[in-house]
Amino acid sequence: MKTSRTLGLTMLALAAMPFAVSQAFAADKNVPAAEIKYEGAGGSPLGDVEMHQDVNPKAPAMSKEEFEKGRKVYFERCAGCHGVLRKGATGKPLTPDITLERGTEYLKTFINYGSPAGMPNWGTSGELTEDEVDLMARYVQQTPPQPPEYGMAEMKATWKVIVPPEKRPTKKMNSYNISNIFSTTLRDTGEVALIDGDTKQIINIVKTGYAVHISRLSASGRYLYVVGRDAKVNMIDLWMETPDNVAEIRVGLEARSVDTSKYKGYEDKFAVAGSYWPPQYVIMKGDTLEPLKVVGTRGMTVDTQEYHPEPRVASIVASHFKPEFVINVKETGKTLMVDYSDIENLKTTEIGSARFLHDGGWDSTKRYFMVAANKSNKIAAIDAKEGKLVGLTEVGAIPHPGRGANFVHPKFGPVWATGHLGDDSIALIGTDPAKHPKQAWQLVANLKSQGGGSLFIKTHPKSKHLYVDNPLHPDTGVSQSVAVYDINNLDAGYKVLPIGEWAGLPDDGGAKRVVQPEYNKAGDEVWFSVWSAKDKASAIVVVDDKTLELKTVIKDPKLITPTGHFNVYNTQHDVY
Ligand code: DHE
Repeated sequence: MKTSRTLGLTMLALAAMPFAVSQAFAADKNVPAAEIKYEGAGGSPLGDVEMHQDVNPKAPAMSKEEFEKGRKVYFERCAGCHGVLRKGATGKPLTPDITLERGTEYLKTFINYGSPAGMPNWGTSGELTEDEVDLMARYVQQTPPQPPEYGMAEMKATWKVIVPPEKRPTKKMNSYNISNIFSTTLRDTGEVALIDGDTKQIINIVKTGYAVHISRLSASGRYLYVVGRDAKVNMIDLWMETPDNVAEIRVGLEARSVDTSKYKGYEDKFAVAGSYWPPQYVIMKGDTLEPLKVVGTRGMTVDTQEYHPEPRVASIVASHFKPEFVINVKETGKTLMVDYSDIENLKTTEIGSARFLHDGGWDSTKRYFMVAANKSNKIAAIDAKEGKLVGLTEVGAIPHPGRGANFVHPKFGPVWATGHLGDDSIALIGTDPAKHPKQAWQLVANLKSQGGGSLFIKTHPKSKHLYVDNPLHPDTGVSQSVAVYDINNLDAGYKVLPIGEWAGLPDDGGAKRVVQPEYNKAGDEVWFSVWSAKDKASAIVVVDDKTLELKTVIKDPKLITPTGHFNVYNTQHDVY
């Protein structure tokens, strides 16, 4: 007769060790075989598998082992687009309230075949087996787990020096005019296209991180640093016979920004990348991407001084005035001036401005970093020489400048401009405290644009034009065109260039969003991406800046989902 203690132990074992218990029952010869089968003791195929216990009873059954596998696959392949907490980013949110309603069969189809909006066909491409597709369909219905931290060990495990510095060319081995190359993001294929700005030919399509986001240049103009949303950083050597990767590393699970040291005497000594998850940045060796120093950004918000567990690193830029990286942290609203002259004794100046710091660029003197605190509807001006906030300007709804645009306003002098996601204004902010003190850090004028949904604005010191895109505007007549202003006659308003139409793409239902004006080195051409989904035709359209007429269209089946493009010279020298 089992005493209560033995029974208790058995119950405990039952809960904790299904496998052991089923063996115990099977061993007890008094229990008839039929009952063993019925009671699942030893009968159930899952009887000896430890199950994942989701807090949501509706979540489909998964074993612990399956859940761990799903978690790994998710962070390696999905977090870059859907966000580490599955709240969505470029990919849709995958929170249980949505996925449980869709159900396993629907999700399996989606994972298997992908979608024109950029979701890869994980099953039919062979990247995931049928079982893995099924597993992932059940995984994304579970409550999202706390994402894993990702430190030096994980970074070192992904760090690769593909061509060691001593084995790289000692002189340029190709005849390209590399200072006029455009590094073009191919967002949904995880590549960048290196396009010759002179011949308009594709030089190479380089494998990079997934949902690649931006490119930045080394001070020397030789190396291209590209960061994927999956936090993979690639270093590309433009001196190679065919420019290609020489080093790579994954700095986290999700990232948006990368740069290299630019201060005299430290040129390219260090590279830096910031991640959305984990909330941190890492300083690396500039020539190999060897990770040297990982620093977390968790901390208190600038306004309410509350702790924030996940302040993501947004834009990063390297100061020309001090050996410092300017690191903008989104949710705390703080800009960190990180002194890299002694990374073992890292000195950081923390400058508070406003929450939701996002993208930004230098003023024309490259002393003041103008950064959008986008959901605060403000532009912060950070003085890189004095290491402090010099202006916080109220602008329109959700400013989104990219790096913004600098020009001399006929009346207000040097200004920096940004468009907005949330309204049709273009804010001009005075940036010359020495000669135009009254206008400094003031909103000196608002231009009217075609509407909201603007992402990027651009001009060039040799141009008299200012270009503004509206790729996220709901009206295709606007999202497929671009507005251009005569800087010397801003009151005349804008002219609309039908870039999407000029691309001459098939009427395949593609969105043909016109995104990101980018000048060539000479400043006499402006390139635009005409961005459609990955199963639709896209193109790059080149406009003659003098005549505002179509110069040429670059089309190639390999140009899939082109978004940002970065001219080597202009990006290297912060010309915008
Ligand atoms: Fe970007 C810059 C974040 C969506 C194309 N984007 C930036 C920067 C940040 C950022 C922090 C500044 C980097 C720097 O200067 O160091 N972007 C984000 C997002 O969080 C957001 C809103 C959602 C996401 O899932 O990533 C987002 N970005 C997009 C897009 O959908 C765009 C239009 C197309 C794409 O490629 O995915 C896009 N972002 C760009 C481009 C730049 C950029 C082209 C650089 C502009 C420049 O001229 O410097």
